[in-house]
Amino acid sequence: QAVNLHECLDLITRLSRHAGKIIKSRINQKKTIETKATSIDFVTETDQEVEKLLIEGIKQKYPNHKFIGEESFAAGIKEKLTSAPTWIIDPVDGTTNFVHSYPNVCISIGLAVGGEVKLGVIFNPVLDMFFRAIKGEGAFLNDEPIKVSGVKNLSDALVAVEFGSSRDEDFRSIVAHNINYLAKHAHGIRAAGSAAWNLAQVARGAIDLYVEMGIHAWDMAAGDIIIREAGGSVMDPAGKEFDLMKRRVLGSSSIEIANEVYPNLQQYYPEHD
Ligand code: LIP
Repeated sequence: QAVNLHECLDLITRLSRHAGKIIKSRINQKKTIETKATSIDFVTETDQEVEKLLIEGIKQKYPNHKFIGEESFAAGIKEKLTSAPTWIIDPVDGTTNFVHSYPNVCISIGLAVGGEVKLGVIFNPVLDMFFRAIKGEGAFLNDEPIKVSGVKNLSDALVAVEFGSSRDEDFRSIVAHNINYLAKHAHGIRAAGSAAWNLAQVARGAIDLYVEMGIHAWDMAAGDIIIREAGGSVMDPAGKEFDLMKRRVLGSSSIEIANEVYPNLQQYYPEHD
């Protein structure tokens, strides 16, 4: 099944700009929230509405494509990643930010073909920052090419982390250990509340390393290709090859900084997507 990635990008740009208007118009309003996997894993009606809008819009043009969507997954629709063209969608990455009107939320959309992500879009509609990449064609922010910083040492790095959405004691202790290690050596630590945002910041050179374990394919799919196309590295946080379905990511400005950091991390292995 031949896929025209440029046509796909045009479609998804249009749909995410439309969805972005909805998110932006609601971020300062009161939301009705429900919880999903944990007591601090939230979903709002906007997450569900935006995912529906994106999936229906794509299906109209590509009725045979498959979907792995955060909210469809939560509703029990569990697609495996196959070689078929598959859209991997997080309608609102940073739902907790959205709930609290903290202005850092992203729509994150990746398109995998042959099991590999070939196209990615991350759009922060509040800050109007639109990141995109197609395999082999570089990465862009609002149509300007972007590159990773190239920083090679943790001692020169600004690092992004997240505290995750699990209250589990073992998980919290691993996160605390890793953040403590990174904070001890880096220039500084940031936790912006959205994996897609963190990956996009690595791609544009504002963050030098980001590591998180326990997130999902839809948080990482677009960021993976955008970082690689910006010249950066994406690996598993234990130093192995990145696997989109294993819920773990270490994105960085260079392979050197990734190799310095990963042996010092405590590892957490969640159930696969
Ligand atoms: C969030 C991720 C974040 C992680 C949160 C949550 P959501 O995604 O972007 O990195 O720490 O636990 O998974 O749920 O807002 O789409």
